[in-house]
Amino acid sequence: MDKLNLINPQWQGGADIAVLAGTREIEELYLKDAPAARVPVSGNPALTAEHGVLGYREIKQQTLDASGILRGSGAKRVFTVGGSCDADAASILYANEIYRGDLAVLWLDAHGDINAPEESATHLFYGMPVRMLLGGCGAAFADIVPEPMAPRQFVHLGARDLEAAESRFMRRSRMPVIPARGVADLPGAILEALRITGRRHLYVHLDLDVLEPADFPHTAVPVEAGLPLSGLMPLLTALRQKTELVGFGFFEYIPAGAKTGAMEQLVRFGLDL
Ligand SMILES: [Mn+2]
Repeated sequence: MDKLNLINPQWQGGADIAVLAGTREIEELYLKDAPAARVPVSGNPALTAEHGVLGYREIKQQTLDASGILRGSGAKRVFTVGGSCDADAASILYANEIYRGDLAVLWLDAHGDINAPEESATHLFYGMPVRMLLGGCGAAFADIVPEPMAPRQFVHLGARDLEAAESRFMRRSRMPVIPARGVADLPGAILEALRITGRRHLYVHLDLDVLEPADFPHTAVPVEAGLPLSGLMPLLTALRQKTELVGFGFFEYIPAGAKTGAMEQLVRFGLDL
């Protein structure tokens, strides 16, 4: 199989069951006829913290299950529908594995998602997936991340609600953060940052909260002053034309109650990957 569509409703990262309902709504409204694999996800609302991660047990099992599906598929490209922001950790690690580290990740998000478990006040895992991919979640995920990724593989776009420890870590690791607004040629700036990573293949992780909430309110943790919705599809299209795009996923969707043009376009983009 060349391409896998993977539905991972993992919601425990934000301990917000609305995100589970959001993923189900996407399946209902947009993915009825699409071939897709589904990660089995627990709906038990009672979550306990282990290793500084709330819902650790479920998250670990679901991530292992997702890895199994990915490896079994042999896919060269992956479209992941989440779920909380940690729902494509397995997809990114899989892409990094099959392309032997020749992978850049563009992380579109209002947040850093780069907390270490011991630095997190909430213990919510949706604030930690990038740190986990970098091998920074210790023994808790050591068997899931046998080969940590390098900070140099990541480019952030739109982060505007960072915790102090996250800002410090990103500065120290020299991880570029491109603002969601005020950049004259945003696709150009991103392509330049991706060029500097020295990697040929690209994975795009889209937390929908990177968007301006006035344009797109259907996310779990909206933050003002985001990327205008009108800029999103032109950016994605430019990336698809000018890079070797091998992975895409979107996350943190909560039910809108009806179809929207924006989601229709995003699902189409993922299915056409
Ligand atoms: Mn996020």
